[in-house]
Amino acid sequence: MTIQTVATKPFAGQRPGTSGLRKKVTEFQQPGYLENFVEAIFQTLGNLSGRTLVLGGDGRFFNRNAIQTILHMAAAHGVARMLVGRGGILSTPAVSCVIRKRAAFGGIVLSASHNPGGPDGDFGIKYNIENGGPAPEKITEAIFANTQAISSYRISDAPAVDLDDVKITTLEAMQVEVIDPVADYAELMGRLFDFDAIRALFARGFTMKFDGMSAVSGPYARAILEGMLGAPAGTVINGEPLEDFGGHHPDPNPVNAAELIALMSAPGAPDFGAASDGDADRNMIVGRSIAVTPSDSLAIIAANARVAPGYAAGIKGIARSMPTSRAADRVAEALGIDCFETPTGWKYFGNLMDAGLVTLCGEESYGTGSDHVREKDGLWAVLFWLNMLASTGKSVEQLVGEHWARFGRNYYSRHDYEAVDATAADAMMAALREKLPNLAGQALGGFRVAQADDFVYTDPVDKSIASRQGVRIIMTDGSRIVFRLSGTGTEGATIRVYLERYEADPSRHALDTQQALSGLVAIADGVSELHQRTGRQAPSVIT
Ligand code: G16
Repeated sequence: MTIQTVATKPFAGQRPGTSGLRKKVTEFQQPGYLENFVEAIFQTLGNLSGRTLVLGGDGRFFNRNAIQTILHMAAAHGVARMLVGRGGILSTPAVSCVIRKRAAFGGIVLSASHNPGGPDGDFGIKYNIENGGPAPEKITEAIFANTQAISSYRISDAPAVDLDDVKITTLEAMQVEVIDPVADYAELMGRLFDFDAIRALFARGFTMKFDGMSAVSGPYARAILEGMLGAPAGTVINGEPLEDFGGHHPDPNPVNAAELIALMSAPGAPDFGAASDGDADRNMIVGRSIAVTPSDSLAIIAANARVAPGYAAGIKGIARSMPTSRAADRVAEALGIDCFETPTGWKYFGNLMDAGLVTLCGEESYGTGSDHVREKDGLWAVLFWLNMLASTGKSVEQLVGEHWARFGRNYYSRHDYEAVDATAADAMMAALREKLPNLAGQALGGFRVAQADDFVYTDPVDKSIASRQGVRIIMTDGSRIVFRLSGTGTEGATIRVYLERYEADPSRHALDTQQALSGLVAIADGVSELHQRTGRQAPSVIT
């Protein structure tokens, strides 16, 4: 067995987006494509002797091939030890957990998250640093620069490593330790939440459905909910990870998890419903006939955090991405703690958590998490809700209704226009940016613009600046319209329009969300000329 040096040429466009490099599987299958990116990672990391790295993915099509390639390249770059999930499986939050628990140097996560899988679907790769979180921009930019300068990569020609049993083997001089993908993570959850109270809840006949969406959360949910917490068998549906996610779009929102939503509105619905995405970092929380918005979920968790043992001492602060509703800001104010507003991308929360400024983080895109790891964490959010339900004896509907009565309701929705012509989308954003200076003070459809800008973030810890993070139009009553282009789409451009309206009056808390936001929708259309510019008459997805 020898280490080979293989000549190669750069591929254009290997710049990592919001969450690493995400492309079609067919693109990743080009000879040298994955290898170039992995070589660029290793070149960026420098000397790896004595270092341990964690490796795993969400099990989608191409996962196993990619794991073998990365192991063989790691061995060629002098990595001392690789910790790999059995079968190449590790959820994104589990990678973060293992990096932290075992004090690894970093890890490689293979996933395209909520994007569809299979031979015609998407694949992705990202590097996480030693705090367990996604690499900050200075590292991802260095990786990108290396992909553009590459002329060769190094790889071992040793046979494939058996990954299907928990055991330690060697590859060249590197140790490969195959680990149980669930154990470290389940142990951490047991320390954060009141498992006795949740066990007692299920023992009293409480019913739940968890939709694994045929992706990686299934094994974790089965082990914890059905195994450790005594939920009846069958609580976890679509719990077997499949390479193509059963043809489903594993993005937990009311549109893609329609089966669960229907179940929760039918006669005899379970008490609680939840779903997670491809790599198990997103979550959706559903009560009987109510889907909780991620923005509300963050706020409700923050307001009730002390019920969970891991948060009994209270929370230090909250962070939310800019487009996420301001429901959490009101809770932070009541608690007398800070609420930070960051650009979209979980990586922006890392510094705040490392500096001890925040405990809870959340995003409108069905991501919620805390400083227990440095990724968002789907099952963690579900267990937090179970802990709240068990400790308060209230239903999801009650918890949400009482929260709105106390803090007011932030009506919220996101309208996505997917696979739009990228040139048209860029032109729309450019035109919007030009209009911004003239918008402040203008009266628009019953609202008055208080502020209109392109969000710029200065990291409070390292003072790095991220600009052009989303066009926002903020009204004098606090209502907002935000426009940004997705950094995770793999086809053309995806335009996201985020709409938010605050309503303090409890007698107006039961309106239909889209109706409550219709005035803002009309303003958004008018200001952006979205329909004329893209030729789209309606959003592809409304959440
Ligand atoms: C990633 C990021 C999130 C972000 C989401 C959507 O999530 O980690 O922080 O909110 O993408 O980003 P965009 O609006 O740019 O598509 P995931 O679950 O895809 O890794």
